[in-house]
Amino acid sequence: MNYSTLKNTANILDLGNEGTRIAAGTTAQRGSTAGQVRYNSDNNQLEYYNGSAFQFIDKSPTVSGISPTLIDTTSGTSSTTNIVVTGTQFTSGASCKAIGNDGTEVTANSTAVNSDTQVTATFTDSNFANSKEPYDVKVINADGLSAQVDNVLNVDSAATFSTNSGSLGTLNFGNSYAASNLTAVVAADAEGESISMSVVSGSIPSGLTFNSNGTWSGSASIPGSNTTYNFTVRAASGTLSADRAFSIALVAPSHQRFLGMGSGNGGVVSSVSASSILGGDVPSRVYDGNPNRPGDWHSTGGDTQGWVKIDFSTPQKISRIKFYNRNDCCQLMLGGNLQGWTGSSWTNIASLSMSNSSSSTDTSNTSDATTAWNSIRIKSNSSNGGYVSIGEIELFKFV
Ligand SMILES: [Ca+2]
Ligand SMILES: [Ca+2]
Ligand SMILES: [Ca+2]
Repeated sequence: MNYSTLKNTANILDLGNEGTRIAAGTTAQRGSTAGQVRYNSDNNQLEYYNGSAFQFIDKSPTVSGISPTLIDTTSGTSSTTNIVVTGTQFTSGASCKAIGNDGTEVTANSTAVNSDTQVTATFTDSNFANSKEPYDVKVINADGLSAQVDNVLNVDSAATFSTNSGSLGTLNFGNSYAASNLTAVVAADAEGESISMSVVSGSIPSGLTFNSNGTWSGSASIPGSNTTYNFTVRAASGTLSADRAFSIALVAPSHQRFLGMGSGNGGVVSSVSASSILGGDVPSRVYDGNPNRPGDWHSTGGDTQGWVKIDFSTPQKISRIKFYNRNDCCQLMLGGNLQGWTGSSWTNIASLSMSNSSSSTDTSNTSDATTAWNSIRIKSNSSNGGYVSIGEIELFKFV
C-alpha cells in the first residue's frame, strides 16, 4: 500500500461494523507526540496526548477521599463546613453532593475546583442529620459524569456517658480508701474519636487521681469526718464535650478497742515480756482488765526506762492507746512512748504524758494507723522515782 498517497488524498474510512482498531498498550508504552490517540489497556480507556500529558477521552472522575470527615451541627463558630474531596479528572464546573443513608441529597452551596485532583465543597451544617449518617460524597463533572465515595461523612456528636451519674463509690478504712473500690467513668464517641476525661468543677478527695481514661488511682487520705465530694467530669472528643455529675463518699474511721480492759488480750497476743519484773507483777497484767494495783506490771528498782513488749499473733494496726498509771500511790510513769516494730527498729507512734496524781491516764492517737505491727512496746522515758509501772493499756484500731 502507498501510505503517502493515503495520507495526502483521503481520510481513513472503515466500512466494517465491529469498530475501528487503533493503537493499544499500557501506560508505560505511551508515546509523546501531540495528537496521538490510543487505547490505554491499564485503565481500559481511550486517551490522547495534548503535547504535555495524556488525557483520557472519557472524563469520568474518580473520588478517593474527603477531609474533614465530620460535620459539626451543634456548635462552632461557622455554620458551614468546607469539605476537600480528592480524586481524579475533576473538571471545571464540577459540583458536589452528600447523600444520606436514606438517599437524601445535600447539595454543596458552592464547589471550587482546585485542580483536576481536588475540589473544595462548602456545605451548610444544618442540612445534615445525625440519623442519616454515614453520608456518601459525590462529585459531578459538568458533562454529567460522576463518581462517589460511600459512607465517609458523619455528623459529629459529643461523647456519651454509660456510667450513671451519682455515686462512684464509698471509701472507708475497711477498703483502705483505695481507688480500686471506685467505679470508673466510661464514655464513648459515636464517631470513634478519642476521648479525654477530666474533672472540670467541684473537688475530689485528696490522694486520689482521676485519669484521662476515666479510671481512678491512688488512695484517699483518711478523713476526719464523713465527707461527700461532688464534682463534674467532662468527656471531650474532637471539638465537642459532654459533662456529667458524680460523687464519692468518704467514711471517717472510728476507734475500736481490741486489747486491754474489757477486751483482755483480744486474742491477738502471742507473747508478752518486759525489761524487768518485780516479784509477781508480770507484764501480762497490762491487759488483765484491772487498771488498779495489784493489776499492774512493775519494774525492778533502777529500771526507770523500762518497757513492756507485746508480740501479736497476727500483725495489728493501732489507731489509739489509752494508758493507765499505777493508781494507788507513786504514779510511777510520767512519760513514755508507744512504739511499733518495723522489723529492724522501733518507731515511736504515740507519746504518753501522765500527771503525778492518782488514777492518772493518757489517751493518744497514733501517728500511723495503717501499718500493721508485728510487735509493740510501751517504753518509759520519764519516771517518778526509781521504778516504772503500768496499770493497764487499751489499744484501738480503726474500723
Ligand atoms: Ca454521628
Ligand atoms: Ca464525636
Ligand atoms: Ca492491769
